[in-house]
Amino acid sequence: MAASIMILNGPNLNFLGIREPHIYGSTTLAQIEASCRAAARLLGVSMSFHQSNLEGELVNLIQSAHGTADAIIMNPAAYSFTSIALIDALKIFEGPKIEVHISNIHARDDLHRHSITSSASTAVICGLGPYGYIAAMLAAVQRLGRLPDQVPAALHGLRPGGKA
Ligand code: CA2
Repeated sequence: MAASIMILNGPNLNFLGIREPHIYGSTTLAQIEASCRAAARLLGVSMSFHQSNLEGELVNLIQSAHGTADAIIMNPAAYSFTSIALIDALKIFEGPKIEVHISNIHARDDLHRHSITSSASTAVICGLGPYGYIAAMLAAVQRLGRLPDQVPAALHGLRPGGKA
């Protein structure tokens, strides 16, 4: 059966591409969802995509992943820095949990630097912009044993710039 990935987005991410493009870029959340859906098709996985401004709703979604999703990818946004409830919910989920931040939170001010939810995550990807979601999908599928651990032989001859 196809693996299933749940992608969660926290508060205010529905304003991506609309406000503060100098920090978060000009890509909208709808465009990120569309590229995740395209990646899911290529990877042969199913996927659900959610955004909520409510902490409890995100907790409910994580709980609903039990038995319905194999991996969780989450950008908890501001809840990264405050939410024990999300940490507890993530700890209950047994599959791979990958935290994504569009910006490089380590290069930001004190308020945006210390993600506490990352302690309950398998891995954290930050600073890659919207591509972080695609990198997280690849990593989740690899973690689920559906991509090889090694770089595929077909890529061994790749050279920077794309010429083999
Ligand atoms: O870089 C990220 O993905 C963040 O998770 C985004 C959060 C921020 O609190 C984290 O430090 C890093 C903020 C999301 C708010 O989204 C906005 C989108 C457009 C305009 C304003 C806020």
